[in-house]
Amino acid sequence: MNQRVKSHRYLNILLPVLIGLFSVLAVVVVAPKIKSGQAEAPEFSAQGEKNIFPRLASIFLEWELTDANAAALAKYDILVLDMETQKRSPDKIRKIRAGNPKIKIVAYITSEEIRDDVRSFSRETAPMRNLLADGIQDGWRLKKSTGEKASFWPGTYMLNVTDEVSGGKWNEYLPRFVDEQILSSGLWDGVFYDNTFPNITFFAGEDTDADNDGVKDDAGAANEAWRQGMIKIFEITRRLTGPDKLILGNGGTIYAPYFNGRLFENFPRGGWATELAGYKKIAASAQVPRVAIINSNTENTGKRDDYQKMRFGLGSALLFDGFYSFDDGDQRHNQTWWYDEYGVNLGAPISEAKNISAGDSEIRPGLWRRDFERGMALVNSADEPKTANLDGEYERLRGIQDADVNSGERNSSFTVPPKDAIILLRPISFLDNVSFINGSYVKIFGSDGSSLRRGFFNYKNSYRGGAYVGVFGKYKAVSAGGEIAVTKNDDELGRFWPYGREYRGRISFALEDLGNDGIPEIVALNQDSAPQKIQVFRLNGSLIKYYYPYGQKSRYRGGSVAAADFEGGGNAERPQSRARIILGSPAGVKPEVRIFDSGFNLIRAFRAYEGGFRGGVNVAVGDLNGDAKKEILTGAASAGGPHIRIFDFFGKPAGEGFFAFSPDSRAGVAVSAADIDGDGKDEIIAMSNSVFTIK
Ligand SMILES: [Ca+2]
Ligand SMILES: [Ca+2]
Ligand SMILES: [Ca+2]
Ligand SMILES: [Ca+2]
Repeated sequence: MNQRVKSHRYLNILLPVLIGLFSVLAVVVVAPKIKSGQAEAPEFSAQGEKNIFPRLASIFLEWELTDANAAALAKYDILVLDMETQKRSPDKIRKIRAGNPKIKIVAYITSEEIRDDVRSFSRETAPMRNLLADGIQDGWRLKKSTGEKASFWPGTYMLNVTDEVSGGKWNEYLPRFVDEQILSSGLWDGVFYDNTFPNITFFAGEDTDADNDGVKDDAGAANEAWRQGMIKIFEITRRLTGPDKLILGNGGTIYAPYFNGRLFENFPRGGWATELAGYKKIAASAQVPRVAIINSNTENTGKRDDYQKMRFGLGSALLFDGFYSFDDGDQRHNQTWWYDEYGVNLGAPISEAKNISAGDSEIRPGLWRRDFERGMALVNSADEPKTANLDGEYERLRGIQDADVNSGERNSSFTVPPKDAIILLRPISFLDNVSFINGSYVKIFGSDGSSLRRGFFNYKNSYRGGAYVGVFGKYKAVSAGGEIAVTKNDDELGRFWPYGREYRGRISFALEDLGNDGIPEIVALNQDSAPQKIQVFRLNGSLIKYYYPYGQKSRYRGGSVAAADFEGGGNAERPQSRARIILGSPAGVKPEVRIFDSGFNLIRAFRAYEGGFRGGVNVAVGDLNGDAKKEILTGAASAGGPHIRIFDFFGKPAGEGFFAFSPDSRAGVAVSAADIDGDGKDEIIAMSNSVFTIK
């Protein structure tokens, strides 16, 4: 039987009154005995590049994981998973890591309590909790002066983290358990201790008897003893597990010197400015690598489409260098909700956060701004709308979830409602280092056909209008008027006339290393004359081989070529390249894609559009899903709507595709692919030359 147990809500409630204690408590913290030392600790980011924001966290406390969970959870930068998953779903943890080798996964365990009913779960259902309970001694239970059990959360009893216990100590047993039973499994990057309160009386009530003398404790002494016990848990954990494991807590900004960071659950329930100040402190002064996590949530209402609340938390998290999580709430942390904003790559921060209403950086409500390499976050924590007048034009995201906010609007002035935030992107005005047609109108799409950015004309005045530009690393080639010019690092290597000086039409070409020397060859196709002839050249224009795909007497024109190693070779891992040549059919024949090896042996052919279509097929290649293997993109070349489709190497389509421009247009669409936003996956670049039919 696979009894699936809902994770019990353990994460604490951060109540506003706690905040007042911080300033008092901060002074009693003694200097750390264990220093982190590594000031240059690496940043981690799920998106495959150093220091990409927003950085995302998920707290997912199911005891068992499904394949679907694993796939969804691999998208985050840091995960908090229940410790039971170590026994119940170790394969899923490995699967998450396979999907995202940079992810950090920490094991959830409570620091100061255990369920009353722990023994009612079998060892199959709750293996880790049972194992933990095996070593817990009765003398560790926290009691009131009446002898009754102290409890913070219904259905649990509290354990005494102070030294005033008999028969060994919980504050030594727990870190040893974490080291020997959890982190030794090799599945985890660290531990997440829940309920790392900076005091005890607030959570257990004024009547505690932490020193076990049968008398109600002095609150100040009890709290001090409690903090020292918590610090001991962190210090012993560090000593046992070494400098590289993450030690995280839920609560307790005062413990910044002793752990890598903490969660700010239910943000901003404790007051935006107060909580943000704590978040800033953790993000700047905890042990490295620092992990400050803001968790905003629906307050257990399940309203996952409360986009404003989601954005307000996300924008606040972006003001300093931490992570963000948005989920249902403290009673059920087990969502993998995804938002338009999560897919944005803002790059690294390039400024400190500024309160632009006040003109300073003091943390208090106002309109806040922080700049990143690719855009900015605007956060309005005030009670009235605020308008930012920017020093240039910025663009809203193009999203599907909150169409008014993520509308793609370009402007230099944006009004942010109270308790809301927006992410803005720097407009793209020119795409360089991608293959494109000079002067074409360009739109950028995700692999699902979602339009990611506003369209623009891609034009560089050093090229002729209509010139086709292709890139391969530092090599670039430009075809215009029948001539191809080749450069390396912008130094000209040569120019030649592949189809003779009399041919002044368009040449489709691909730059790809068909051998294994790292230097690309040029695969060219005459688009405006017949018969069609694919030719392979060295960069200096010397001909290697040629092929007439439709015979020497064919009258067809159009079509296009691409080239790629579909198996992901031609790199350090697998130097042997096996590049293929891809041909999109010309106008007048059935709309197919043919794939040849570099000797023009046909490997396969498949139909790209419905059988009656005769407008020709444009082709390109790109790795749209980031698995290091290229997909094939097709665009209807003419006489049909600008229909783009995606196929794998075997000709299997990914869905029906989409229209890049107005479906009524008959001008066709040229395609290209490149990683525009730096997330390791190529975007689809759709190019139209027909400016009159753009919607
Ligand atoms: Ca006492
Ligand atoms: Ca070569
Ligand atoms: Ca791919
Ligand atoms: Ca990308």
